[in-house]
Amino acid sequence: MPDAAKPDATTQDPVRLLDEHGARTASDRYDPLIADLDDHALAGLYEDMVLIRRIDAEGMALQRQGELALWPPLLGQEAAQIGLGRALRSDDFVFSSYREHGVAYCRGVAPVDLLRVWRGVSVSGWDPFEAGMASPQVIIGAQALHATGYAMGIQNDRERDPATPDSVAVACFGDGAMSEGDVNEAMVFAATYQAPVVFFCQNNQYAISEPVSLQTRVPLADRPAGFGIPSARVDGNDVLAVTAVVREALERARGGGGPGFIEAVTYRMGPHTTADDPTRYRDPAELELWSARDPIQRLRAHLESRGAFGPELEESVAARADQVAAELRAGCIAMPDPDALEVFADVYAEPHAELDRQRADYARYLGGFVS
Ligand SMILES: Cc1ncc(C[n+]2csc(CCOP(=O)(O)OP(=O)(O)O)c2C)c(N)n1
Ligand SMILES: [Mg+2]
Repeated sequence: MPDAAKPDATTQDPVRLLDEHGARTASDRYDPLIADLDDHALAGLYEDMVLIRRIDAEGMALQRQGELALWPPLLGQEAAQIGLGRALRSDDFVFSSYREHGVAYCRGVAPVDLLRVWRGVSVSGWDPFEAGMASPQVIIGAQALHATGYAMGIQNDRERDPATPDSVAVACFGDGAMSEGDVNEAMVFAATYQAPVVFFCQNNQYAISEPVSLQTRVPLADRPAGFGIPSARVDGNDVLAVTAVVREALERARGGGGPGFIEAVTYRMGPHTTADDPTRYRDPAELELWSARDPIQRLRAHLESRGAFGPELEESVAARADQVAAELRAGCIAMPDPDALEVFADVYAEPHAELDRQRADYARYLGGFVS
């Protein structure tokens, strides 16, 4: 039997620029990539992580209070998501799973829009073209194909018109998705066409109750080499290291160097979703181990060591978090219920006789209720 109790089995040698106490490690390769991150920029990353953690906590609470049908928490994965999200350009395009609230937040999605799908009032919380981010994908791994297709489209557009921006497509998925055909097929196409796509795998150690040791016998970042895709393994709880490796992969893809793969080694501190109870399959000692690697505490300690963290920053970020939380709750509760027949809209681009028949049947059924 594989040793399912070893979430740490594949965490050797990730790129790390901040140790667990926030001390900076020098790196000839990665330091130049984050040389612009001054105190102000670091404080911005700290605020992003605190805000998205608070938004996530509110999502959990709203679900527990019956205001959302479901919520997939990102707790613990803030550095991975903010590091990625803030490294992107507005003309890049993200294809994510259901957990990337932090990336969506960086793409400019309003916090309340993150909740719409989970409240069941919309099929998409935001306009993908405005955000440069598709509606979250629940079919595990499918978005890797979407991202690769989009990247091949960028290539075609650039061939036809060299003035087309050198945008990059990004696919976000989890450790479990690495076992899906879609992700592996996407890597075949991305590599052979040298498409400008970055595969960003958050290894949060679990696919619901399945530990990563049941997905792989080698570090996930070792697999892309077999497809001819350069990869990096990064400490996903270190926002500086994530920023550096993402920037490196983006630059390579923009310059025609083809796809890249990043394994961000992190930990899902909460349940898989609000419908899951991790105490049934996880050792509490794991949580303790990963709590010591908290991504927000780590950046805070680093800011403190630079003399760039004081009560003013702490209070202003806390006040902003309170404000965002209050707006989020009010906005969630005020969302109007959609017309039930709207579920038939936008299924096909063209009119469809079978769908029309179903809509009419459903309208008749609804009409049978006394209002
Ligand atoms: C194709 C497919 N198979 C199974 C599921 C059920 N399912 C939902 S989430 C999940 C685990 C995914 O784990 P991972 O890729 O590690 O992402 P994480 O949830 O940890 O972020 C599974 C199996 C699904 N949604 N789609
Ligand atoms: Mg996972």
